[in-house]
Amino acid sequence: MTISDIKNAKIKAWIEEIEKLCTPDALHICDGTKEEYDTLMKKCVDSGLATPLKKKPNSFLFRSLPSDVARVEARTFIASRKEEDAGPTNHWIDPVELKKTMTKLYTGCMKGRTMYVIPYSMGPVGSPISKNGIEITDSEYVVCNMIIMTRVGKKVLDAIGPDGDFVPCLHSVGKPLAEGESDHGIWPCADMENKYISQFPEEHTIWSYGSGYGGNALLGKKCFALRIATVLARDEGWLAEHMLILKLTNPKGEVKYVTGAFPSACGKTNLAMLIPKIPGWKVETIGDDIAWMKFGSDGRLYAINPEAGFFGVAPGTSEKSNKNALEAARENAIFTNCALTEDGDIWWEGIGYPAKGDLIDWKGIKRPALPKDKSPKGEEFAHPNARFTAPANQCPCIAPEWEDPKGVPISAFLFGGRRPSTVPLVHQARDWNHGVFLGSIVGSEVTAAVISDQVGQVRRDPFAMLPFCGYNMGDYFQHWINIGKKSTADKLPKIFYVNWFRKDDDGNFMWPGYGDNSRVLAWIFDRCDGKDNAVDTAIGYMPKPGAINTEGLSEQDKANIPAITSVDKEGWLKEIKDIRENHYPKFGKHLPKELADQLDILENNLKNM
Ligand code: GTP
Ligand code: SPV
Ligand code: MN
Repeated sequence: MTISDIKNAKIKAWIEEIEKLCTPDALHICDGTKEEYDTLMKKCVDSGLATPLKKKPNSFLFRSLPSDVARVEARTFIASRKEEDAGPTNHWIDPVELKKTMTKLYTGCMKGRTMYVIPYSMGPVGSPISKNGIEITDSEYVVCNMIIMTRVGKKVLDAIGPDGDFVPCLHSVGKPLAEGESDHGIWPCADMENKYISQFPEEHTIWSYGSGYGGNALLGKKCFALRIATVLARDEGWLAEHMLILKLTNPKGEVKYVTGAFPSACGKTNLAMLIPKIPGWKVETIGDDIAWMKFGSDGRLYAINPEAGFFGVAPGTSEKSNKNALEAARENAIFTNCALTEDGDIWWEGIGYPAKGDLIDWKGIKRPALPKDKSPKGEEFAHPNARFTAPANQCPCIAPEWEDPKGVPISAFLFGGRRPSTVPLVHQARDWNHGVFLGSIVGSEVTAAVISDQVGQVRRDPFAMLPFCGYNMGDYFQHWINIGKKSTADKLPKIFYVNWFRKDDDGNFMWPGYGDNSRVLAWIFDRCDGKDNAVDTAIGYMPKPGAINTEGLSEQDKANIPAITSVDKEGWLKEIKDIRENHYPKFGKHLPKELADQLDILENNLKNM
């Protein structure tokens, strides 16, 4: 395609404006075809940024710079006109100031590079829940990833039409090239203090500069499908959430759809692709990271997966933990910051087998492999946030209806995180507002998915949306309360809080997780049908003794069940104190009264226990 194929005057004017600002050597309008993908990937190989993998057809390995390995929350900004609208949990910058600063950075920033224009759809093209975006970038890596992760091409321009809406997303790696200069195998990006991942919520616009990695650069994902989409969802009465979507079938062949919000690197991809350990049950995938949900005329919430691929955590992915993810990435995949084996395959910690001979680690250094599939902290061969990018339609357990434009009706929402103590394996909210309360208090250990000095510490991450809400989080809580008033209890999803990550005093996980999480999913499925399998406790409904199927669990795992399915009164009282003193006060007058009430109810229940 060429610029003359673009009939929408607003898009055309924007492209011309950015071209003038960034002064690239060439302009390329992306059509998302295989030929285009192959040509751009070859460019990456020729400039030394990508290594073709002998063992994986049409697949490539990229190594980033150590300073550009994950999302950078400290450099992620919500530039609303008023600081209050960004709220207490976001980094706010005045949009006028920010535009000045970034315009300077963007000036001439694409010299020596090609400017790519990517028309893309989040969600199946033409679905009433889908939305369109246009990303401008100077990174071939970004284009190739966007072709896998979204729907790209002329069909999107057609869907936008001559005067339709789109979200403009501007991205540059921030590394112009001098005359004749090439990247020579060095991942292009800017220094940390010049990285900006900026959302303008009033204008529905994204400006990203200086990072080439994941959520910082693939702007359809966290920037659009969450930060901007939360703003649209608030204004239009729907939900944009950091949630996997799965299809659960019981032994009778009955189906329910479940979504789950867990913070980054806390198990969404794994749960979405789970292979059940209990006979007769089946899990299929609709999405592994983001859900957009709107009410249908029947009063139920229908979810689509706005993405078309998986950008999944590589370490820990093995035949045993997530065979389906490995299968999805068997070909036509991109690997980032994984280790390279002598025979041209990728390797990472927790892949399920030790590597042989020498490995080239994610920093590009050749080192002898260790005799096991773990490495000491800090000496990993693959970065802990190494990722695979794989087309969703290559996943063996993808549900046939995963691209249904009307979405799938949701029966249950799960919230969860990495909580070594206090939070039990599963408990169910008594009603919608109690469920919103549970979402609002989610806490989790910070993982390597974000560059932060808090990694490993528990922090509050409400609704797993802490880094992804495009407006005041207190108002977002209110939006959730309001959603509950739009339908009736029998039609709204039931809300559950799960925790696969309880640890004993020696630091060992007390629950096997992965495929064994199907035992909890089965209990949840039956709860949605109102089955009498729960007891009412101070914190909510919990499994009756024996209600979790333990057939086939090890004796040790069975022995842990009473501890992880009971109410830890002391732990919860501490939790309440922390919420009362440190968490809720942050939101001031934006905190919905319903949530303050829920906290009082919980405290009373525990004291009367
Ligand atoms: P993002 O893509 O960052 O949003 O992550 P995610 O929520 O999709 O997490 P993912 O499923 O990729 O899992 C992240 C890490 O947690 C991987 O190393 C997994 O092996 C590990 N993990 C996932 N599920 C479980 C579980 O049930 N138990 C334990 N112990 N670890 C798990
Ligand atoms: C996350 O961090 O939640 C991810 C990876 O899914 S990224 O695309 O980098 O945001
Ligand atoms: Mn995520």
